[in-house]
Amino acid sequence: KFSIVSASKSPQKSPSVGDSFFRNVLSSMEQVYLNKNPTAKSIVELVRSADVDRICYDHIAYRTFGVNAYGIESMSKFFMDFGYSQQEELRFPQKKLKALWFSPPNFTSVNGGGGGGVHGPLPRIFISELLVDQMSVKAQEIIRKYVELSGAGYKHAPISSAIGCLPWPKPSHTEFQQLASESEYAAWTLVNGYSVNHVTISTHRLKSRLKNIKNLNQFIEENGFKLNSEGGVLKVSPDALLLQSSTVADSIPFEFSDGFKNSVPGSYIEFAERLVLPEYRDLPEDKIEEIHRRDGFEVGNADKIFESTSKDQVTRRGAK
Ligand code: OOG
Ligand code: NI
Repeated sequence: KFSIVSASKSPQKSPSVGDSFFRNVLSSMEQVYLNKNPTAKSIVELVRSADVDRICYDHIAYRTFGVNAYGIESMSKFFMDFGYSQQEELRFPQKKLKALWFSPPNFTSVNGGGGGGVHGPLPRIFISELLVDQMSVKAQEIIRKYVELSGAGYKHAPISSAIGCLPWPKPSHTEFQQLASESEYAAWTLVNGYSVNHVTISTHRLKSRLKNIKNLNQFIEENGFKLNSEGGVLKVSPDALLLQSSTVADSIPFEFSDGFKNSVPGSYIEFAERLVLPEYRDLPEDKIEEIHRRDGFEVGNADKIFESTSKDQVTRRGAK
């Protein structure tokens, strides 16, 4: 076990130690997110009390500025160090965004920590970045100003996320507005930094009728929460195997650097149902595992889910 041969073969294979550290970091990120966003917290509690205590997360998502070293890599390195592997790229030319997703280690085995949430089967990771070079000169000036003020902030993205502190100073209200008029994603990232953008509840791993995402959506709305209605509440991939929906972001009180106080969009919570792939349709229900289901993400769905933090959705009259 401690021989030089095995140590040199796999330098950081001390799984339980690494796993425990990794999950504790995820747990801190999750706590920051739940404490800051009352809707996400209430919904996690609601689903846990109505269904199973051990909710599984399908994925966790982050946003970044694609400039200098502040893009996707600033956050993905951490996940790669703990065994995640990079998957496909998704492009959103109109929104000037690109995204990558990462699959967890040991995805084919039961990699659960035996608990729920971040202590259950490890979630996929979805990280996007704003293609800053394509923004107006004015917007670029603001973004570059803040990433420069952060010094080497890009090296500490996971810490920033886990302690819930921006790696750069707070912007002025004017700067926020200026960015928002061009890209709501950019404005969100300026005031939320590396905070978890959303976690996604895996609905097919629930136990009750709520495992059907349509039932869950109805249940969420009946309980007074507003769902993102962009392109319809239920987002369906072209192969009809990936079904997603999300709440709209909570409005969070924010004090700008000029002392002006206003609310800004915070984070939201998402739901995803992954259906069984056609080649496994005949498997008995108790033999179906996550690997038998539709994997990955879908540009058409994601494009609409990004709108969960938009002013239109956040201020829309809804169930609440
Ligand atoms: C990400 C939106 C896309 C998904 O699951 O496709 C997404 C974001 O709002 O940053 O979450
Ligand atoms: Ni998502």
